[in-house]
Order: sequence, then structure tokens, then C-alpha cells
Amino acid sequence: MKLKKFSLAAILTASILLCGCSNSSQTEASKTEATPFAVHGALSVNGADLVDSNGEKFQLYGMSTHGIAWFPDYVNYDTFEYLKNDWNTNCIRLAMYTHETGGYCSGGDKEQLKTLVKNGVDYATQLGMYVIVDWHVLNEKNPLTYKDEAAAFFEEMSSLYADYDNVIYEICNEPNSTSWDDIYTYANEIIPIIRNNDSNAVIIVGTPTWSQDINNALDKPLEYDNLLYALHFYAATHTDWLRQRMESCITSGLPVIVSEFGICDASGNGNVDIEQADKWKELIEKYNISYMCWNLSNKDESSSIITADCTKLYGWTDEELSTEGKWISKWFKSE
Ligand code: IDC
Repeated sequence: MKLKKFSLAAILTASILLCGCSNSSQTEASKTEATPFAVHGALSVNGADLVDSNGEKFQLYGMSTHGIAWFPDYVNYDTFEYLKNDWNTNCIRLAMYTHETGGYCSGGDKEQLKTLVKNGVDYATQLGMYVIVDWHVLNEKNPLTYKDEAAAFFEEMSSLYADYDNVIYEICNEPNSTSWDDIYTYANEIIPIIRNNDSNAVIIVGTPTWSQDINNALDKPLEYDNLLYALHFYAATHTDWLRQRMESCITSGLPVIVSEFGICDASGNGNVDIEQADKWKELIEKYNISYMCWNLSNKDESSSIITADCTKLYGWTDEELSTEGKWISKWFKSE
């Protein structure tokens, strides 16, 4: 259900209810204004659906940052506020690479990266937005590679945010050349660490082949509730066959989130395919699937939503947006 469609009475009731019971460290603004979190509260997973605190189907949608180590400037209150108020988004994803240059497990400044994550969570919380903390597994391929670091990171984050119902944990962005069994083993170590601190947290689990093989999760689901399985697509590369897989897994009862996608090719660059992108949009809306767009930066590549010569952190004009930026902002605003 969309924020805009709520009556004022429902918004006020939701705000009052949440005022009475939500965590005192969440700001007054997020509790008393008709923010996404004030209206929808703690999310959970019911069958294949993500639902809000009223049990209504709920869709998260918004931008994913680029790697926060490389583009830290976009992790700021004004940018998030603009994305919420002007682009009508309800969620932000904080992508923290683990293996790439400057990554959390490959020489990056751990304290600085954690500060960026914490700042990002604080800004989203003050604004009443949902926020995804993304452990951005990519070129290490197997999430078991940095399992111990992941365990320590999620122990710290989930104990800090145990009472923050707007925080969602994504434990491995895109395993690749890795079996579902390895991801399963990893998830069975990390999920209990998070749940020990925050028993109801919604957790996103990546799937094999850069989060395309959600069918593996359907065949052998993890034995926890409140999980979403990640399907990622890049519209110029991934077409009908992956949409068919997504639809058949959803109709078979698998809870799916598109926690990352772009409308160019899988390199994050190259041509943008609007025709395929529109088909993905139609399928996502048909099933109310949550969707987070890659990426919030002005890097000179097609998947960046801001043009390379624009250094504004918010308030972009259409001319300052890339083709993907224009396409996605239109979709968000139509929600
Ligand atoms: C890409 C970035 C690019 C960066 C590269 C690092 O767009 O600037 O140099 O990562 O390896 C994914 C990943 C995401 C990728 C993106 C595009 O989750 O990190 O970002 N992509 O390749 N999966 C499929 C595509």
C-alpha cells in the first residue's frame, strides 16, 4: 500500500500508535510525521509477501548507494531527504563492498566505513525511511571467504540497531561461482547472530550466480522466518528467462526482493534498454516486489543516475540525470 493512498485519519492513528510503542531512540520526526516508517512500522514476511505492521502488502523502493567507500558524499541527510520528499522513495540501501579496493575486508578503513553506515542509518531513521545495510559480497565470490568479519560486523550492527525496526540486513549481495549450499552454510551462521539481538529483523539473503538463482532457495529454503531472497537484474542483459524464473518462484511462494537492479548491462555500463526495463517494471508492480536501483553516484557509467559532470548532491534537474536516472525518478514519483 502506498503512502499517498492513506487517509489522514489512518496516518494520524498510525503515528499515535507508533508513538506509544516504538523505540525512543528513533526521532520524534520519524514517529509523528506521516513518514513511511511512521505509517507502516515494522515489516515482516508473510508467505511470499513483505507486509507492513497492519498486515498489508508493502513495497520498499528507492536508491542503492554506490560503494560507500568510493562515493561517501551521497551518504548525507539532505540527499536522503530529497530522495524521500522529491523522489517519493521510502528506502535507501547502503552498499559496503567487502573485497574490492578500499573494501571492508580488503584494506578499507573499518571504522570509517562503519561510521558511514551508522550515519546513513541515522539519517534514514530521522527521516522515517527504511534502510538496508548491505554487505556487498562481489568479487570474493563466496560469502564464506569473509565469514568471520561478516559475523563481527552484523553482531555490532544488530546490537546497535536491535530496536530500530526500519533497519533491514542484507547479508551477501551477490555470491557467484558459489553453490547454494555454501550460501546456506553462511546464512545459517549469520542469521542467528542478527536474530539473537533483533529477533524480528527482516534479512535479505543473496543467491548464486550474482543473485539470479532464486530457484535454489525455493528448492532448499532456509529455516527462518522474515527472510527475503535477492534477485538482481540488469535489463540489457537479463530478459524473459529471468523474469519467468522470478514469476514462477513468487507464485510458488518464495519471498523475493529485487535489492539491486540497473537498466543497462550487467557491467553497470553500456546501453540502456528501456523496452526490457519497462517489462521488468510491469512484473515488479504486478507482484508488489520491492526494488532498489543501482546506483546513487555521478560515476561515468550508465548505471549511475547522475551525469558525470554534475556534482550536486541533490536537487538534480532532468538534464543532470542520466537516462537511467530520468527513467527511475519517473517511476518512483508515480508510486
Ligand atoms: C559495479 C559498479 C562499478 C564498479 C564495480 C566493481 O557499477 O562502478 O567498478 O561494481 O566491481 C552488480 C554488483 C555491483 C556492480 C554492478 C554493475 O552488485 O556492485 O557495480 N552489478 O556491474 N551486479 C550486477 C551488476
